[in-house]
Amino acid sequence: NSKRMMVAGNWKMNGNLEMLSHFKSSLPVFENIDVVLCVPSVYIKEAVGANFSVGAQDCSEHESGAYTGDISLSMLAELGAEHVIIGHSERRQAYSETNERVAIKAEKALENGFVPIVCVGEPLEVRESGNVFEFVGEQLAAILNRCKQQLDKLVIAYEPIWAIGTGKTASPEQAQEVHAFIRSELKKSSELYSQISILYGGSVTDVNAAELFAQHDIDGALVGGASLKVDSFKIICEHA
Ligand code: G2H
Repeated sequence: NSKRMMVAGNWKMNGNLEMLSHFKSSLPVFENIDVVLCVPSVYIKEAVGANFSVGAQDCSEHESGAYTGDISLSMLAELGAEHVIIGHSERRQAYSETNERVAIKAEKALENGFVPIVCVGEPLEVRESGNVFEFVGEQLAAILNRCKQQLDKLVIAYEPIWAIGTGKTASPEQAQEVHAFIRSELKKSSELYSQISILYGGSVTDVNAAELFAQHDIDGALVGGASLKVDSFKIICEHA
C-alpha cells in the first residue's frame, strides 16, 4: 500500500483529562502516517498541541440556532479540531441519522475545511442475506452525491456493524473485498478515487492491525476500544 496511512482513534464517550494528558505526553511523533485522536468534544481544546491531530466524533449540519446540545463545525474549528467522524453506526442507530443527513454533514464539514471521516457499514442481517454491496453502495452514493467537489479530502471508514466492539473482526479478506468495492464506486465518481483513504474499523487491535494494513485497499484504521490504551494505540500506529 503506497498511500499515506491514517490511524484515527475514536474514544467514543470514554476518557478523562488525566488520560488525555497521558496520551499527550506518551504518543511519539509518527512522520509518515496521519495520527488522529477523536475525543469527546469537551476535550478537544485540551487535546490540541501534541503529536497527533484532533477530531470530533460528530457535528451539527447547522451553523447556529435553536439546536440544544448540538455543536457546530465553526465551534469545533475554534477549539482546534481538524477532523470529524460523521455517520458512525452508533449515531445512525441511536440518533436515527439517515444516509442523507450523514451526507449533508459531510458536505458541511468539507465546506468548513474539515477532513470528514465518514462511516459506512452493514448490520449482521445484511451480511447474512448477501446484500452488503447494495447496502454500503447506497450509503456511499448519498455521500458521493453531495461531496463531489472535494472528494480528495474525504476519508471513508468501512465499519461492519457486527464487528464493532464485539471482538469479532472482519477477516482481512472480508474487509478487503468491501474496500475494493468502495474503491470501484469511488472510481465512477472521481478521477481522484485512488487518493481517497478508506479506513477499516471494527475491533482493530495491536494484534490484528498488521494483517489488515497489508491489504491493498485498506489505508488505515478507525480504532475504538484499542485507542483507549496508549500502548495498544501506539503499536497500531507503528504497523501502519
Ligand atoms: C467501531 C470502532 C471505532 P471498536 O465503532 O469506531 O470501535 O474498535 O471498539 O470496534
